[in-house]
Amino acid sequence: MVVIKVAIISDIHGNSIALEEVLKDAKLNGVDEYIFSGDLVNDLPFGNKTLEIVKNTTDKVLKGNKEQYLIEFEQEKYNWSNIQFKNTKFMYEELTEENRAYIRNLPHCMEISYEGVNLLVAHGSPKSVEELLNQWNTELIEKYVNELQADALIFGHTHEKMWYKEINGKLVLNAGCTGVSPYYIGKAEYVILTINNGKIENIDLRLVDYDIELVKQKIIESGILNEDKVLMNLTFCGMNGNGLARHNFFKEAKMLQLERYGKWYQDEAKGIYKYFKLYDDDIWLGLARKYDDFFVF
Ligand SMILES: [Mn+2]
Repeated sequence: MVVIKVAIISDIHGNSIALEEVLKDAKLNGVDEYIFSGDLVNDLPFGNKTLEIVKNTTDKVLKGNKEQYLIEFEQEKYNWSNIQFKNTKFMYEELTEENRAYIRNLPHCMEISYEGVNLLVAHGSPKSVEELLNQWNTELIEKYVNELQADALIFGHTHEKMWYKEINGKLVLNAGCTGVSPYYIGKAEYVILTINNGKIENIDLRLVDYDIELVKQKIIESGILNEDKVLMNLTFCGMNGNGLARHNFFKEAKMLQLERYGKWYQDEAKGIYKYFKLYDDDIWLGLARKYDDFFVF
């Protein structure tokens, strides 16, 4: 029987520098097969570079909510005029036409078999790219495990530290976050599964160093700061140990919106705006001034 090593790489978010280090590590560890479980691009402005690497690695690639946002942007279904969306606009415009078509056509869920072991891989959940399967949400996770035909349910999206557990003889695995993990500075998460003799024999949760200063330098060179500084800064806060500042920024923004309108628009929002929290430009920019001490750009 053949031993197969499968790398699960989730939530790159355009961090091609972290991805390159992950692929080096995977190669050193004898990985045979690769699966990318969504949020390949969008957050760091290296979308084309990231997709070039992904496409050259495998065709086992899923769409995440971050790809979905770019597709929605393209379809112009919604009003994207707020300053907060300048970042998304840049991410979209950076992509080549070929790469736009590529992300449009990605599936959101995929069943993959290796030597009789069946893996159901999704970005958020088997139902949607947006649904969060947080570790604490055992009720929801068990619902999917009870419906599961495959031997394992694999996903990312929550940006929790990588975790796994066995429920009713099935493996449930969150592959963590490669590109913008809030728990580490300059470290990328990914997982290697070893499949041997029709069984998952080993689960290796890996942490790989990458050069965060190089990421910062490349962000400056990309030109995105001419379009958007606020969201780029907030993203970087999530990567350099200032995740709490990022969290508080959004908490305050929501509070200010609530004060102004007496309700939170998301209670009534439809479609993608259920997920996109809308902030008025003056609130967005006002908070950016307040949080300037945490911003590096
Ligand atoms: Mn996601």
